Amino acid sequence: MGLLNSKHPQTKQARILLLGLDSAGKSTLLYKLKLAEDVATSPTIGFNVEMLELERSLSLTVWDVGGQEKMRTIWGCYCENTDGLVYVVDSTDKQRLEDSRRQFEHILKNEHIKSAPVVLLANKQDVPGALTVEDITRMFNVKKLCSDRNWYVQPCCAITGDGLAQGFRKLTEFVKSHMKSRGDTGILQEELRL
Ligand SMILES: Nc1nc2c(ncn2[C@@H]2O[C@H](COP(=O)(O)OP(=O)(O)O)[C@@H](O)[C@H]2O)c(=O)[nH]1
Ligand SMILES: [Mg+2]
Repeated sequence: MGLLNSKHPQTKQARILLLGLDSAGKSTLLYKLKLAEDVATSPTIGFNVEMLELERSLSLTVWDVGGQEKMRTIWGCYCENTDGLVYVVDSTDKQRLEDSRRQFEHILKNEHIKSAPVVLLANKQDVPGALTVEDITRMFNVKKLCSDRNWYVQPCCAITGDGLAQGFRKLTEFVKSHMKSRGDTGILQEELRL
């Protein structure tokens, strides 16, 4: 996107889509990350959007779109100009795992996010019996579905925040390289000074 942030002119902005079935833990993790930054939040009807500045050089605008059935049909409308996808899986919801996998496969086909990097968050790892990262990687067929892009599967617990920083660090790394490979015109101001 290449917009400049007024607080830190060297900061680039990336648009991140946060998806997953309802109750996967999307809003919990978004606000866990946001409150760690100690900034007030402003939830919106139908979706939440928050700006996260986890590091100086890249600010993430995270779109948390509802995962209820009627909202899933419009996920595709949010894909335009998306620089990265975070897909949240409830690792304890074995009954809806196939449903979640199908939604994941479907969204990856959207032309606007064709080569955008993906971080899958295997959430609710605090619950005994939760599926592991290995289970989810295999069951979601991630290696095959994401063979054309950077991907990573991160275990996490949105309530305690465990694993969130690692997952978003990986996302940031992927997004930067994705923006560069696209020949994004928003060159970092820091780079210009060198
Ligand atoms: N045990 C556990 N519960 C979680 C975790 N993350 C979210 N939840 C719970 O799951 C429910 C749905 O979370 P929410 O963030 O609203 O899901 P969303 O629909 O994807 O936004 C809430 O009751 C959360 O407290 C987690 O890591 N562990
Ligand atoms: Mg929510």
